Amino acid sequence: MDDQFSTFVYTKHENKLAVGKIIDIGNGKLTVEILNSMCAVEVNYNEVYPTEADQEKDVDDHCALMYLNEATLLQNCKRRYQRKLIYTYLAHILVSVNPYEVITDLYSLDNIRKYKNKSLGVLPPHVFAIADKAHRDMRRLNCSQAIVISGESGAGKTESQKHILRFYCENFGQLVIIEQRILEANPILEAFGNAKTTRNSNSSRFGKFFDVCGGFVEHYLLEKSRIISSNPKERNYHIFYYLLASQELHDDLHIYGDVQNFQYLKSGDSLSDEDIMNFKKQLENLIQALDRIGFSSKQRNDIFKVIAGILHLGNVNFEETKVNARGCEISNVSEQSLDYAAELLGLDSDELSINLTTRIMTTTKRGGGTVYSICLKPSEAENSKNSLTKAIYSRLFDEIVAAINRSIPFGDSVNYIGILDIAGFEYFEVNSFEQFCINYANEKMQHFFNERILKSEQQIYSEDSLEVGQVLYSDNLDCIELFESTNGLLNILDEESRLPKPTHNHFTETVHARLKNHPRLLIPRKSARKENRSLRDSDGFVVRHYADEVTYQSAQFLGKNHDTLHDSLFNLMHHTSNDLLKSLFTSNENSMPNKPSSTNLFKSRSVSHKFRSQLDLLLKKLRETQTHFVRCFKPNQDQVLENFEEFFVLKQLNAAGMPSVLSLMQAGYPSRLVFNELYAKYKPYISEIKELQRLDPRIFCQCLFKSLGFNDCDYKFGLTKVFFRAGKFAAFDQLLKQDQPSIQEFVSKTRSWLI
Ligand code: AD9
Ligand code: MG
Repeated sequence: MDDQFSTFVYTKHENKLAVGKIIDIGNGKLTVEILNSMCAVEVNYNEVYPTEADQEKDVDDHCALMYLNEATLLQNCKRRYQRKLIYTYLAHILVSVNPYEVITDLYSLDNIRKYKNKSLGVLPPHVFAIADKAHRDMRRLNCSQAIVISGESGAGKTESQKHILRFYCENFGQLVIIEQRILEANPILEAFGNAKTTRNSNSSRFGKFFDVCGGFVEHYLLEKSRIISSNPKERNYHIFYYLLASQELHDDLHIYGDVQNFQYLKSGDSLSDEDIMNFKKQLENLIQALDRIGFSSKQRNDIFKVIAGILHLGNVNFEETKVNARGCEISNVSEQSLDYAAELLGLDSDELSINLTTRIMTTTKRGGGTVYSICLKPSEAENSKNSLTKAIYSRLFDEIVAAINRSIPFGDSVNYIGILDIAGFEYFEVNSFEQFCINYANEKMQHFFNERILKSEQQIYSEDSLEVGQVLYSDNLDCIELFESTNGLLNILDEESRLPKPTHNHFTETVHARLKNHPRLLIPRKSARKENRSLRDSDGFVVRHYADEVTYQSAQFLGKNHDTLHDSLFNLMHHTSNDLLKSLFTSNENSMPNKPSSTNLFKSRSVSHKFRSQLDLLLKKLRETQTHFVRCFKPNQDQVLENFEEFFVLKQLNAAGMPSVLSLMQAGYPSRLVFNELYAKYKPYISEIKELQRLDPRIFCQCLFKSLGFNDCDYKFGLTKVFFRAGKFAAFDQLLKQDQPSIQEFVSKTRSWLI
């Protein structure tokens, strides 16, 4: 079929995807003549993607194209992006490319109203159409809905989430209060949970799930390491800079000067005058939002004091003590910082100093142990201090989210619409525990995505009694098992923590020994080690994820997985006069009092364990919903407009698992039409033709298809719909859109064919 087209292919040529024509098929190689150039290239079979010849065509629904593969999807999106059409459908999945500019009227109130109550496909692809479909489906099917937004950092997930919320807020009266509150929660969540990174100057450093009708925000895995240091050109959480930019608060919070005065900020990017102006404005917005959400000015001040206290605590340094060979003391230069931190955190300076430099231990003994204090080395004290600031900040973040939830009226709807914005698959030169968790989550989400798309497709076929063979797709269940099985990575990590002397080398060696035969695990390649000379085998491991291979450096895994506070510091937090801070430490997930300290540390739930439970709950919830997917992509790495870097986007399409969806669609029947609707369209023209009138709609449509000369292989009739193979609907749609005389012509053709 379509031989005249299928010889055209996309292939890589001069660092671009070029269209060519296959001119020779050799042994294992193809020769492709690149169009509009005099050259021919030899390529492997898996380096070409079939395409149609028309290089100007773009379609709203990618399934209207004849060939569905990564290259045609990429080119379709590229052409549309250049025409400022940032959204494209792939059947019911919305693909979105970040325009990095405000596209006039795209999100206007007019457009918000226009998309209300319209079936998908009636208007051009849009995130509003997905929001509306979710809302309509919730009512029609009486079933909860989820909109899962994914993509790499900076791809536009959070912006999409905000557009969806606005759509609901403006369109649906009864939900207004809840969504209004959720919209108001955004500046608060962004102040405390977003930061500037090299990939996105407003990057969310946590995942979130908004339950729109129930009025609830769930959050996942806030990046704690950012609190104590950030990479050059990146920053700590926005809130620190808001306070630094505002002169009014300086005296109360003892914050003066610029980022250089603060250890937790100085490794990051400095502030320009424009930044300071922006942060001042954002602080005003934050104060208003806190006010509306119901924080009193006392609570707000307590929050600001805690944030400033963290900054000053960061400036506290330790040096070896002269009197005790092992211990340490606060350095002279940081005594002022200690006093400020103590004042703002509502603590006694001496008590804070003692608890930062020593640690209470209890020996294990039947009938009660002996309590004694051990002095910490400067590096140990530094670690304890950092654990304390991270614990304070992350608990404060939890409390702020909890307060937001308390402020949102509880929805009484049985069903809900959940919007999920979770960090996409990622890898850097050095990948640590954060990437390990994020990519594990993405494996689970990818599995869910495949399951849903595959399942929903096959469900549609079976509901219509259509016999379509099993469609194969790449399954990543083995990778999830690599993480989750009894002998998997997560358990090995927790087991290591329970050893008397855990080390990352021993952890890595155990991973290698137990999982060396697992198809998803590799020992770091020599090339990876060359890039990073300090990386030895025992420093890490490679996971073959669905999207790509990632080398994890295990050096900080143990510490980050058990980010615990020792009991002395935990107990100290109960002595604070800052009510807010005290409330953050009432429950101790960190360790269990009254148990020997040496075991306390490891009886607690590890970060990965907690994350895994959260993910399981999330997926359980998602499985109970009908799910809609929005896949966001970044056009380039420089965050600029009008630059579409093909291979950069192609990599993201792969990371989003699009190839399996595309092969699923290519093998199935991705476009469909309810034939009662088709019949209704023709009815006026057949009222006077007896032979046609007596036909039932299904038979009439079958006759119509025959008379139009459609090839039997291109479509299938189900019970209620006619299903088209990829690319076959467009031609039919074109005929339908034609004017009345041609419709009449088809009717008479159908008639003559019948006779
Ligand atoms: V991260 O994983 O939280 O680091 P996101 O959430 O995927 O990331 P975000 O929504 O924050 O990315 O978008 C990044 C920036 O792209 C925004 O600050 C906007 O400047 C820009 N953007 C994103 N979507 C749109 C859009 N639809 N129209 C215009 C956009 N600009
Ligand atoms: Mg975001």
